[in-house]
Amino acid sequence: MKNKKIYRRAFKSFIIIGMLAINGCFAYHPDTCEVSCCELSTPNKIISLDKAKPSAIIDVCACKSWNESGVTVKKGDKFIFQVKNIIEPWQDGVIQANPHDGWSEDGFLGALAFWKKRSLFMPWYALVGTVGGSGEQTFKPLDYFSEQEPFEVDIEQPQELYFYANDAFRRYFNNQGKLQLIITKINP
Ligand SMILES: [Ca+2]
Repeated sequence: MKNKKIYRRAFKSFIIIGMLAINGCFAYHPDTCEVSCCELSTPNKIISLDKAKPSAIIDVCACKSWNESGVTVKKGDKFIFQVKNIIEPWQDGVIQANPHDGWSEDGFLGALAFWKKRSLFMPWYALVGTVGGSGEQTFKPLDYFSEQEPFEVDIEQPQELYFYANDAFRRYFNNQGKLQLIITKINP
């Protein structure tokens, strides 16, 4: 009986400490690029992709919660995506990551706090794309690299493509990582 009480108390303490750790680790902080070579206020140029110029190369920074691509798309457009170059290693605080799979280890805190991720069904810190800023059509761009299986836009209104590292909002300040992404329209 006594043991049961001790176990119950220990379990409660464990949960409380866990929740405090999660809240501490995921406390809000203003968006900055304080540990990155990127700057918050450098958008990509407006680019029009067509038959003459089907591809564009844009910069994507992990410390920006929205990377405007400058590319406007419409329903039925098809695209593939490739990383041309990683200019700065893709890293979330002290956690190593890569743009395709996100965190190399989706640790205990990451699993417990999965509901804080912007895109719940994608790995922490993976590169995510969206058509427009509403999250209506969210996708994993680096899964679409083959012309046989391209990403297809399914939103009626023309919208811009955006990209971000899949983090919690207001946790972008400690993000490092800059890459060049090639966007190719395959139905110019
Ligand atoms: Ca972060």
